[in-house]
Amino acid sequence: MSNTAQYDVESIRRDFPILHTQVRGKPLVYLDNAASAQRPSQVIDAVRRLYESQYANVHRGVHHLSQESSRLYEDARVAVRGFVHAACVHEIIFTRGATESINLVAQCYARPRLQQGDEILITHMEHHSNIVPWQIVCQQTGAELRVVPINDRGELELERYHEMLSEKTRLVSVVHVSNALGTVNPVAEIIAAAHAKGVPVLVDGAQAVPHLPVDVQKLGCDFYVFSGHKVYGPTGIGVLYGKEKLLKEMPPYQGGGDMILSVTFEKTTYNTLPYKFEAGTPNIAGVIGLGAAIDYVQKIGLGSIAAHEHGLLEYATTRLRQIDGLRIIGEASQKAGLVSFVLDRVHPHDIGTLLDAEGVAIRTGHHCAQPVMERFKVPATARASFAMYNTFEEIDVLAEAIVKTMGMFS
Ligand code: C6P
Repeated sequence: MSNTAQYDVESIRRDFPILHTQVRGKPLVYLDNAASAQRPSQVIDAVRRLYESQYANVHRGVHHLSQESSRLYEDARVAVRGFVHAACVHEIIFTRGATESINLVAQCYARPRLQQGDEILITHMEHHSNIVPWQIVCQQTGAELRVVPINDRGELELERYHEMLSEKTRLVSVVHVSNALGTVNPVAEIIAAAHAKGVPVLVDGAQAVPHLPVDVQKLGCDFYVFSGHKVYGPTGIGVLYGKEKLLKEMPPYQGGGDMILSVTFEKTTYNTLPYKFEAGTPNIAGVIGLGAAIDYVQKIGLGSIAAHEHGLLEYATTRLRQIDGLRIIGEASQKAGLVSFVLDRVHPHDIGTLLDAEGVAIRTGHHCAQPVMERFKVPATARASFAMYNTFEEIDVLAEAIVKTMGMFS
């Protein structure tokens, strides 16, 4: 059982209506949080309240509702600033998600700077969102994408990283927590080494912010990205944190309303940060819902959440290791949030389907990290991923459902 005695998981669970539903006649055991977490009533209520009594377009009206929406929208930016400890609010740009944030940096930071012979360094454990935008920008500029290898435990080969970091490197882009392996990368060390060579670093924090406290100033990263829907907020909303100096130097990502100060047919003057990067009517409900999600997470405390989830991860690892024929993919010494595994003789998709029949939701497939599958010579894995509301009893249900599945294939 949990060794975090004060952590009241049952009280947290009461805030998440969907956790009390049944799937196929069984109580839902939701272990697909790395794909998308569920939302507490506080987030659902904030969005409902907005549409029922506070909604209008933002930054465009002198009337009461527009002022009210704008205030709530900017309050959410303040909440995000505090959440990642950015130096100022205008370093927080709202995007559609981690994917769009990385594409923005690839096109607006990297593309104007890269030329033939330059290199971008990523790792073998990246999500496709942190591979493909760099491939596109390399095709556009003639730069080369280089990949730091990982070892059999799913850890970054740090010695190789230090060797590959060279005078040709223009940017390092690295995942904080791997979505396919659960590995927590030593991003502070990675950033320090890059900065010693004058190389900026983007950190993909999509799987980190729900599980670990993040301080972008302490880390010193130049860019940090994440998505709202993995941190108990709405879908279609995400964040790009960037250092003010770099964001100021970058051209806008898209043109349109709100990102300008003045427009004539001859010349447009762009708006200041952060609006320069937020063209068009934004995802107002998404931003306000994300603000509510962050308030909720902050109230419980990421330290307590991390401790609870660490207990779940250790318990799940122990239980799953006891199952004959089960192999865990990703045994890094530092892990967060999830366990990926394969079973002898059972394809991961069959595991997913049979677990679903027991009410257990996990993700199966390549997890948008095909190079990781290729590295471990598996077509796919089954992945159980945890959130602040999961319980030790749910891990027991997972383990028993896996044993039952194995029995059906023996
Ligand atoms: N990973 C998963 O099941 P978006 O789609 O923009 O919200 O997040 C993209 C992304 C970027 N980086 C990492 C490390 C991620 O895990 C993800 C999304 C989900 O693992 C959906 S593929």
